[in-house]
Amino acid sequence: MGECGGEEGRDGEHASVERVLDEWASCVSEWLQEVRERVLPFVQAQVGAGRRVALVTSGGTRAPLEGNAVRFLDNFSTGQRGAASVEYLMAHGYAVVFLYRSGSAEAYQRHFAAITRAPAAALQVADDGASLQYTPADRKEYQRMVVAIERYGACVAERRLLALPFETVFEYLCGLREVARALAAAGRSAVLYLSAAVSDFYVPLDRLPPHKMASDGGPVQLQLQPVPKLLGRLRHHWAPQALLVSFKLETDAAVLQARATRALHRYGVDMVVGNLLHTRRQAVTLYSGGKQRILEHDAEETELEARIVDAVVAAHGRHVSQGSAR
Ligand code: PAZ
Repeated sequence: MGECGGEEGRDGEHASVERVLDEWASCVSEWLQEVRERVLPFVQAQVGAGRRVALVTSGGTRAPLEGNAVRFLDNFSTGQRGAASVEYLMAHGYAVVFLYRSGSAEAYQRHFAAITRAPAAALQVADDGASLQYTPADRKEYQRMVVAIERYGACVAERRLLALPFETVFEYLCGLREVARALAAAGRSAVLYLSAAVSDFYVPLDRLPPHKMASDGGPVQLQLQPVPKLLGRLRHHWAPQALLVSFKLETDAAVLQARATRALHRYGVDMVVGNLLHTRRQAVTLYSGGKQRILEHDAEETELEARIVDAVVAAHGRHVSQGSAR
């Protein structure tokens, strides 16, 4: 999985990265226009209110395998980590731009699943016909939902959350550039928290078969291109003052260690949150400033994301004070 659309190569590649993104931007122009129209005023309002602002990316990207796409390259990500992290950042007073894969977990709303999963007997249309009554089976789950509803209402009222759903890897990467550039206005008060699982490969748009591939013509050969790497652009060009936190998922601990350390040194990432596929709910390793720290899920009532966010917020506090000490 790529590092947010990951690491970047040599100097000469910078122009070609921008060119590829420009090409994609023209294919997703309507979607991107909407992002632009919403994100700029949002960031300006937050900066005006003196708030810290985070971009949280979440969920998996998908890359089409056909022009009129029936099939896609997709991945495992549920969006749980990103959605939970949004809630904890909001609890720390941040404003958040949530760039998430549509259909994956959403901040606050993930707690409402208790209702959609409820058996018919637990739901009743009220006598007025205009509202629903819900009888919870699990008291704790219900309490979490009530708290989530209250917090959701408050963050909507305060206009501190901007949710931007994406579908494809093209939308994701173009959206990431757009939001990061807008966040540059927040200077060191911005955090980029890149927990989305981004495809490393895609089929170039001009090589996609226009229609659904036939299944009666024998094996299909796909030639996948590497997705352009963006950490360097984020660090040095789009939002150079922001605290840059990237996530790295691997299936082999030694590879994770090597790649996380490389992202720190090669691309100037401030913190890498490393995790392994099958233990990602139990533990993550934070790599930062030559140090490593393991965070574990050790209490039933506390999500691991609360601990990750605490560490990021503390690092951001130091980042902001270093800026004002200059
Ligand atoms: O979305 P989720 O909660 O199921 O999983 C979270 C995660 C593993 C996608 C995230 O912690 C992560 O490591 N994101 C970066 C993946 C990568 O591109 O390497």
